[in-house]
Amino acid sequence: MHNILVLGGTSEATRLVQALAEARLPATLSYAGRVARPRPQPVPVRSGGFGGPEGLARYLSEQAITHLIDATHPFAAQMSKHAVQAAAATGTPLIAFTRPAWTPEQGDDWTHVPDITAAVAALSGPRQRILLAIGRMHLAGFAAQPQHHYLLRLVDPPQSPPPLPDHHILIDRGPFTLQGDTALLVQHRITRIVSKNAGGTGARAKLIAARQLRLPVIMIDRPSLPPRRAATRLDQVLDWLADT
Ligand code: 3Y8
Ligand code: NAP
Repeated sequence: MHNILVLGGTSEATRLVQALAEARLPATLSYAGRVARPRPQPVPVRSGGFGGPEGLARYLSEQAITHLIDATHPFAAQMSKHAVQAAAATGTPLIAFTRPAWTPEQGDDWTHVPDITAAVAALSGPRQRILLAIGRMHLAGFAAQPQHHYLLRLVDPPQSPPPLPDHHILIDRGPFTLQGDTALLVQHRITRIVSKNAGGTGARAKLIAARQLRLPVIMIDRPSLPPRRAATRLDQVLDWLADT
């Protein structure tokens, strides 16, 4: 008998729990509790941290979880590390459901940087109009480059104004569209974009719009993750569930 825990927060997690609900496989979706109104889901949802890898291990044992699926965002590196540790500590089968990194195509003008600190350093130089499409959690670092105008796209209004002297806040959540992101870049006269290499389709529109508008992109590479079984297609995850 399955009792599946999905660590969510991505379009892949949403597609997965839809399939699990249709297959009538018992599953719980877990959110960190980062945003005010997470998307409603067709399975029971729990929200909030577990209390480190030990807390997750305790949850796996107490809830008699049979399968752990890490469908978190590629930048949710700490959650993914904890999942590997807790799964090993409790002998719970684990698979990551992730998406391949984006790679530049004909017409793209990307500068790859290893992390957010390097992205900030790459913004040295005269004032530009920058779409900072990396969410809310890592904005403070960009105060080191106050000369720019920043367009910030956030899921929720920030509790306190970001430490950026010249910024405009847009409250919106993905998945985003090519038409919407093209209009955004044109209306705000954006000259450069900062993006995480999230992969997937939900955040990709801004990159296609940048290609068409011939705008340069600073692309932040993913943090490193511990080795674990991983799949990039839903059918691979469902096959793993059937075979494990
Ligand atoms: C709380 C839960 C679904 C999932 C949808 C995906 C796509 C739309 C695009 C831009 C980039 C960004 C951000 C983004 C996208 C999907 C996916 C994705 C990027 C929700 C959600 C939660 C979060 C957390 C939020 C972070 C933020 C990151 C905004 C739900 C809507 C920038 C990542 O205010 C905060 O604290 C927000 C925090 C982590 C990164 C950051 O550092 O701010 N996601 N996003 C999850 C939880 O509590 O566990 O309501 O759906 C989910 C989605 N956001 O089911 O359709 O699959 O990636 N999310 C990035 O890629 O750079 C926006 O603006 O172009
Ligand atoms: P993170 O830095 O890897 O994790 C920080 C802590 O948040 C974890 O140690 C854990 O707390 C808690 N946590 C994270 N994801 C959780 C989940 N799905 N369920 C329960 N607790 C969770 O994570 P993050 O980057 O803040 O991402 C938080 C959520 O937003 C995840 O669901 C992720 O998929 C989603 N998301 C993140 C990004 C991004 O750019 N980082 C983009 C899109 C969506 P404890 O240690 O207490 O267990």
